[in-house]
Amino acid sequence: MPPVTRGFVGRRKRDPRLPPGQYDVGDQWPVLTAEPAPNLDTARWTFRIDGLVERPAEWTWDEIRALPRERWDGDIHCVTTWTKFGMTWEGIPVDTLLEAAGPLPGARYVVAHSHTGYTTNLPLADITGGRAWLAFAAGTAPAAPAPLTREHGGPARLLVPHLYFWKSAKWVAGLRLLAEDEPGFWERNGYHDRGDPWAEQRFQGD
Ligand SMILES: Nc1nc2c(c(=O)[nH]1)N[C@H]1C(S)=C(S)[C@@H](COP(=O)(O)O)O[C@H]1N2
Ligand SMILES: [Mo]
Repeated sequence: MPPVTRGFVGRRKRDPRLPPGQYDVGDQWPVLTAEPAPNLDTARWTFRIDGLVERPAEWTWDEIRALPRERWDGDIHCVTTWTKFGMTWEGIPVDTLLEAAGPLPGARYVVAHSHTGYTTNLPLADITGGRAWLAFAAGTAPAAPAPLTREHGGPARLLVPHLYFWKSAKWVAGLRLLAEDEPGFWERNGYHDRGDPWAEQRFQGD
């Protein structure tokens, strides 16, 4: 018998929006959280950018909410293999926030940290150029974005949708700019330092 070519026989046509090894989760939006969801009071909430910057910057909730917002529509991809199509998000471009702090020339990496202590590392280039937001509302199109629930990272989380979703830190408290890459929570446990779903960068070495 001739060998069966996997991916050629008995397969339905794959949705081109689906990165390799991912499936369409449909209408659900799974909650993936390593720590208990905190109850953050916006009256005392802050967001900070520090490390290799000209001037460390910190915003209160009211200051953040006064900045110009952007809408982003698209798909999110979790490393546990679910992909959610057709989301709609609202937030402040990370570019706007970085501009206020002034990254120094040596800054090449960033650690995003949450009010809970969760951390994740990213190349600085991946959160610039209109590809990352400090997000505070989300929904499934055609519904308009609604304020993020606590379980999904409200009042505000990072949104970096072109990378696996563990990089999108929920309850984000700030960004620290660094010269060298510094693994965060999942990355110390074997996950990839960059995490591009289209290159299937799930684990260290992928
Ligand atoms: N603070 C914090 N942020 C986090 C996580 C977490 O455990 N803690 N999980 C990450 C992972 S693995 C994923 S897939 C997404 C899940 O976001 P969701 O629960 O809103 O779907 O959040 C990411 N951000
Ligand atoms: Mo995830």
